[in-house]
Amino acid sequence: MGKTNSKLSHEELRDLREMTYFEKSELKQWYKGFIKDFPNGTLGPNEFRKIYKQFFPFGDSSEFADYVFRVFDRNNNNQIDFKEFICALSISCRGNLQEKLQWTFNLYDIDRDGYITYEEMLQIVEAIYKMVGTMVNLPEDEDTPEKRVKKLFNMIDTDRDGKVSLTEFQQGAEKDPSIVEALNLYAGLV
Ligand SMILES: [Ca+2]
Ligand SMILES: [Ca+2]
Ligand SMILES: [Ca+2]
Repeated sequence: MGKTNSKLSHEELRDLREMTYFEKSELKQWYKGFIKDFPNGTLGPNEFRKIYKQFFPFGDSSEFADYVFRVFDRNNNNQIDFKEFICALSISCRGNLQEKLQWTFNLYDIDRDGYITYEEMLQIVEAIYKMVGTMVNLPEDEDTPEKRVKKLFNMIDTDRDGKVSLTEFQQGAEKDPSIVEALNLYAGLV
């Protein structure tokens, strides 16, 4: 432990090629940059918040950054390593619609029970409003997080059981791609 290799091994490269849509040369390039920025090989919640802060200097992006961090941090050890980083990046840059939907779904399903509740959606949307609220003009029927979430929830929760399943989420996206775009806003930033 402790020492971070400055290069990826053949095995690591091979695994990452299988897990992502990146070519070998791209993986090497990303790794170089990652190790330069994070010499100990991992990225913690504070560094992650700083990245979001650069993009949203006027709002409070820390809460939203923490939610996105949780999706990157697949093994839940409170650190993002290169593998977790590059897998998330692969989805946001080159993933297909299904992968992007699953990723966004994971962001909203905070307790990871397989459903997005109204409360969960509200928490994420509130975090987004804190981050960008003062920068954008919102239509009257979406000018509070509650209004926006009610509207989105009504569209997506088609069986009206008060929670959104992955299937409903996917169907919602098929019917109206803007729903998922609206939900995905700012999540694929990093
Ligand atoms: Ca991790
Ligand atoms: Ca949930
Ligand atoms: Ca439902």
